[in-house]
Amino acid sequence: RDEAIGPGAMILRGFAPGDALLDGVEQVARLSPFRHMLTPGGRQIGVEMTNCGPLGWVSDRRGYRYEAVDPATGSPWPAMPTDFAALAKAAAAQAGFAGFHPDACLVNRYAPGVKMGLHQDRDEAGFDAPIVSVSLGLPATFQFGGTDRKDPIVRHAVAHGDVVVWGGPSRLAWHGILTLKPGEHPQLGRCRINLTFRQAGQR
Ligand code: MD3
Ligand code: FE
Repeated sequence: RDEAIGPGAMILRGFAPGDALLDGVEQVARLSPFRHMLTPGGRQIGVEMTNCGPLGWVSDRRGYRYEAVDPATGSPWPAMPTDFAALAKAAAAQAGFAGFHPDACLVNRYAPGVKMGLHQDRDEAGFDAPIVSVSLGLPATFQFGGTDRKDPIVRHAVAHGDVVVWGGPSRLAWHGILTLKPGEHPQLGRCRINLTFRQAGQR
């Protein structure tokens, strides 16, 4: 059931115990609430975000970066739940990336009508480690291209409990999420949540 979708990229269907992770999301969001961040250009990002772990991804008029303190609360980001970290490490190992130690978990929340445009993840201190992504709630369509902006884009459906691992030659691939379709998930209601685990800081 593990599906290679590119060099160093693999979908592990149903690898995550989706329902079991929802408590952790709730705990994290209680301490560092979901919020719309601003782009450097001053526009609101449609996806609502929060983070857990030592570092959190932030965007504002000053740019994109990782910070140890949540700018909305002035406190460190909530600890990464131990089952989050264990799952991310196990998924990376299953995809061939042993020794993954995430120091950042970005939590993205999508409402119907919200998308994430094509981009590369380049705000981390290094690109040797893979990125692990866990989909929860409503299904979505993932867009995945190559490292060149003009490489062809392929689409993959991702659902509650699916885990995707991107490393090696795919680490700097262009990717995005198509506009979320309306729907209702039994546990999460009208939303999709994505956990994105990274090694963001200096090793
Ligand atoms: C492929 N989030 O937060 S995660 C992001 O579903 C982001 O919320 C999407 O892209 C989401 O930056 C997709 C999966 C992902 C993350 C990083 C990648 C896919 C990737 C890096 C390279 C290639
Ligand atoms: Fe990304």
